[in-house]
Amino acid sequence: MKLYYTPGTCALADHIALEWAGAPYETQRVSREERKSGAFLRLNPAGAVPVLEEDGWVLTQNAAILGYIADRFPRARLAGVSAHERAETQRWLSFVNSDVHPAFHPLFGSTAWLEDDALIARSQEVAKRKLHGQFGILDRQLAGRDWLTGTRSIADPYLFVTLRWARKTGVDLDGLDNLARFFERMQADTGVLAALEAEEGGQG
Ligand SMILES: N[C@@H](CCC(=O)N[C@@H](CS)C(=O)NCC(=O)O)C(=O)O
Repeated sequence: MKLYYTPGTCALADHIALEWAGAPYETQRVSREERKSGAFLRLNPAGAVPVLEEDGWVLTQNAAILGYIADRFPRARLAGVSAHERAETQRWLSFVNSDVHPAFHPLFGSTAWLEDDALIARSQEVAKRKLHGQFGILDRQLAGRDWLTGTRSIADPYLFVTLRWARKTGVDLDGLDNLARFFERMQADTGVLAALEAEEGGQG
């Protein structure tokens, strides 16, 4: 199993999930430029990471990859067991992948086409406000819980990735103490440390 990743991206979630799953895997680092190359575009025409390759089969889309890792290594119980637990995992994974992740786009340059510094800054302020609200929902979900669903799942490393982005881009996380404690726990986790060390020399 091979994970294609770019450091600092949402592929870190898959990297952590592979560590938690105890999976035998290798990684292939892909630069921003390489993502636009013919070789990579043949793997993923969307030019995005993560990509997972296993025995010549190529899987894209983060939620699908995380779900596959959980199903492929069921003993790690990363997606819940009962129908109820699996639905809760999907609920929180979807919220982070489909709602929170895209809300960062203006902070990563998606509104540069406006070619107006004031408008771009405004779009980024709006994004930060939206993200503050979304992280509030996640903070409340973590009240009395160590993990989003109550037990460790594939949703947690994705949340960790978005929290790293939030801290780097200056999203207001003041008062979201459950998220702060979650972030600290993740930063001290052996699997998280191993993935970070492999990707970027251990920087949290
Ligand atoms: N919907 C895709 C989005 C993946 C995505 O946005 N990946 C980013 C890194 S976090 C990327 O590679 N972006 C480069 C690009 O889209 O050109 C998924 O969930 O896998």
